[in-house]
Amino acid sequence: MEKFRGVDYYEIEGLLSEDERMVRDAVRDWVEAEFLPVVIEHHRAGTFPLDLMPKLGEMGIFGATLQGYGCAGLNNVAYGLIMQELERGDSGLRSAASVQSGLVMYPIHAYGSEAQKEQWLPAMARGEKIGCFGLTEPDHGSDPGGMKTRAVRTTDGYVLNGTKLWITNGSVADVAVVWAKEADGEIYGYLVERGTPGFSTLDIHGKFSMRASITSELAFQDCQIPLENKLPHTKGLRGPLGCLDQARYGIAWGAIGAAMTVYDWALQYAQQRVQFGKPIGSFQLVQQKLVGMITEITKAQLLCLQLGRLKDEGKARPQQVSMAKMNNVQMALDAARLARDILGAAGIVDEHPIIRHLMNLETVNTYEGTHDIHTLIIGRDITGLDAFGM
Ligand code: TGC
Ligand code: FAD
Repeated sequence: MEKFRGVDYYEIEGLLSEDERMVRDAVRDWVEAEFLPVVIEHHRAGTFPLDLMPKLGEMGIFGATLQGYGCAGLNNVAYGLIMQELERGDSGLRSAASVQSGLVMYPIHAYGSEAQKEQWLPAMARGEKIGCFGLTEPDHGSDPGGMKTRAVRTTDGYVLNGTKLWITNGSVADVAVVWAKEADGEIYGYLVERGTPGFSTLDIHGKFSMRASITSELAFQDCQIPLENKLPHTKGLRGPLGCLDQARYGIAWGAIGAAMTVYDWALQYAQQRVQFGKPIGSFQLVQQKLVGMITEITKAQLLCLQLGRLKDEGKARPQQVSMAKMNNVQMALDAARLARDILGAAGIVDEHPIIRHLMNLETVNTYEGTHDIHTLIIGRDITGLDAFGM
């Protein structure tokens, strides 16, 4: 196939500032030059190219919207475009950046002490230190409020006991942001450093999705952490959910990137592949699929752009973020399935990126709140009636 040709049916380019376009183009070029040449080998091996983290740091990708501490202080649209370009490469690449930025640097920046910020943010911005976010447990995924992990206060700190499951970058992280309940029944956040006695990790193998991403279990067995490792400015489920708002926003943009890649690839294939003496792109049924894809991509682009502008004005509501995450991931999954179909048998091999994106998007549909959980979040918002309560 030729180089990616971009997808912009509604001249959305004109709605972006020059700075936003420059940031996007720099990341796009980097992904094409440095990441795409290695992604197939990592996907096959089930590994993540950790050596790229400092390079991502050099480009200012980590904590890109945060102010100070070596962070780039970009606006939310520029950040979204970064996520779009990373996920055009692979959802695992976007995941690494989402977790580092939205789920680890953000809570340290928003809820941390000055000492915690100084210790972690500059090194994480440079990609020298890696973080992970431990919320999900074996028995509590969609319902994190029921978590079993406990933090018990001692004279000089806290003792953690419990298990976190499905944690991106768990085994390679220098620091884990871990959510646990104390005796008052409230949820608090703690920074647990790699190597702390009583803290161990185990990688999850056998994944057919997000293969170029590390996913781990975190186990805490009488794990003692010092007092100063508790995040001082968060209490209750709203703390971790506030982090999820950041990461879900990035996913909504990232899904557009995956969809743009599979669409452009399928379009080029349909223009070249000949059956019955004509390019398959000349058949009405194939055109219908391609038209459906680009229409939905265009709607998703407009949804994200407006969400980003609202976020920059401080007006984006979590329920609006839910709508973008829910819609755009479903859109990308549908686009990947259609693109896979258009390639026929060729669609099942990793020489073409489509099956990799399709499998990845099955995870993206589930993590950061499943499609159905986001449906119920929006349902609660518009009806005023709560589907989750007892
Ligand atoms: P609920 O009563 O609704 O809320 C409890 C408190 O939280 C506040 N709140 C929020 N705050 C900020 N942002 C949001 N989005 C918020 N949603 C709710 C709420 O106001 C309340 O505050 P307060 O002060 O009144 O107590 O809680 P609930 O127990 O009914 O649960 C609601 C529900 C189901 C929506 C929530 O639990 C949920 O979102 N579940 C989905 C779990 C999830 O998304 N997990 C993701 C784990 S991390 C991950 O997947 C990383 S993937 C990483 C990668 O990219 O690789
Ligand atoms: P469940 O909650 O058991 O849901 C199973 C099914 O039941 C879903 O279809 C769901 O929609 C449905 N369901 C549940 N409740 C309701 C309801 N009230 N109404 C209707 N349907 C409902 N977590 C982290 O904390 N940190 C990470 O870094 C992280 N990374 C991940 C990486 C990968 C590759 C994956 C796959 C997951 C990751 N997760 C992470 C976990 C992810 O957030 C959870 O998988 C997700 O929140 C869903 O939880 P669950 O898998 O336990 O499914």
